[in-house]
Amino acid sequence: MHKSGFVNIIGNPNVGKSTLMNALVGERLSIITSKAQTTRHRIMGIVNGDDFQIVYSDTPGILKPNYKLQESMMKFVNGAVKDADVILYVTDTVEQSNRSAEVLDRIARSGIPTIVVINKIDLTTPETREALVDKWQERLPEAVIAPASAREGFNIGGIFDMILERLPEGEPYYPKDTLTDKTLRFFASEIIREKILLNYDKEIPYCCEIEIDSYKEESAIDRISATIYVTRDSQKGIIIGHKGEMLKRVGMQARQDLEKFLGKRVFLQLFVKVGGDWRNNERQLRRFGYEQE
Ligand SMILES: Nc1nc2c(ncn2[C@@H]2O[C@H](COP(=O)(O)OP(=O)(O)OP(=O)(O)O)[C@@H](O)[C@H]2O)c(=O)[nH]1
Ligand SMILES: [Mg+2]
Repeated sequence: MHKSGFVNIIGNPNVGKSTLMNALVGERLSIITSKAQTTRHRIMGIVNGDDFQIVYSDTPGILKPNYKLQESMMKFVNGAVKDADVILYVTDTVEQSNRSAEVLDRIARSGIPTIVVINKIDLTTPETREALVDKWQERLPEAVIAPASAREGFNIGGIFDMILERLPEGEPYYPKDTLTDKTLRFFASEIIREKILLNYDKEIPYCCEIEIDSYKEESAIDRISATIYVTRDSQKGIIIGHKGEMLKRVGMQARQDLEKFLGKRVFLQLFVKVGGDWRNNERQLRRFGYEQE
């Protein structure tokens, strides 16, 4: 008997959805930062075994859209509620469950087998943990509740077993050596964006988008040229920094991570351009890969 299906990871911003997917897949596919809205896309991570294939999807955190980019992010979330075989609803020990009441109601109505992962359990006491399990069991009576720590690797094996138990029978959707649906270009742009999230504050990370202008694979080195788009001219100066030092730092950190990710040397060139209100421009959003499903 072969089991196969889509396991979609859904939840509020910053609860650790991407950390959880990476832990379940065993690869650093999704970028992780302490800032909300780190993930903007639906990112697949596939785990293959002799008699199973689990297709995980990491999604952006649930939010009320203020501009077209965020509308597109929420479409990824809404799509993931619909096409799941198993839903991993991720919460953490501090969030308020009423923030995503509407999505939770939809999950409850869908009848899709759901596992509520109470993440960041390393930050809490056994008593609080018990109370949270009870609260979530009451909120989603059909769901199974799994306390975990994605960062510390606590209960990842337990969640895997719960998923396998709920996965439908079926043939694999993808060839058995597939790890993800995303390209090297995508991962390169995400690693650069992660360094922007880490190095700048306030609105800067949210006004940036990365486009890979060229990606040349040579036997000993990958040569990558990328443009960072911002919305206004003043943001361009902040990204570049005094004597170009900030951009240099972002470039160096991104290159080091890319070399680790690819297992080979990388030459990375970064440019900064003003892209206007790209977050509300459908043509530009499509170009940046926010294709609707
Ligand atoms: N203490 C603790 N922190 C965690 C755990 N899992 C994730 N984090 C931290 O929580 C923050 C957010 O993690 P992400 O995985 O980026 O969260 P996300 O839900 O994907 O966030 P968005 O993509 O922005 O919606 C990061 O700083 C992580 O290191 C955990 O089990 N324990
Ligand atoms: Mg994320």
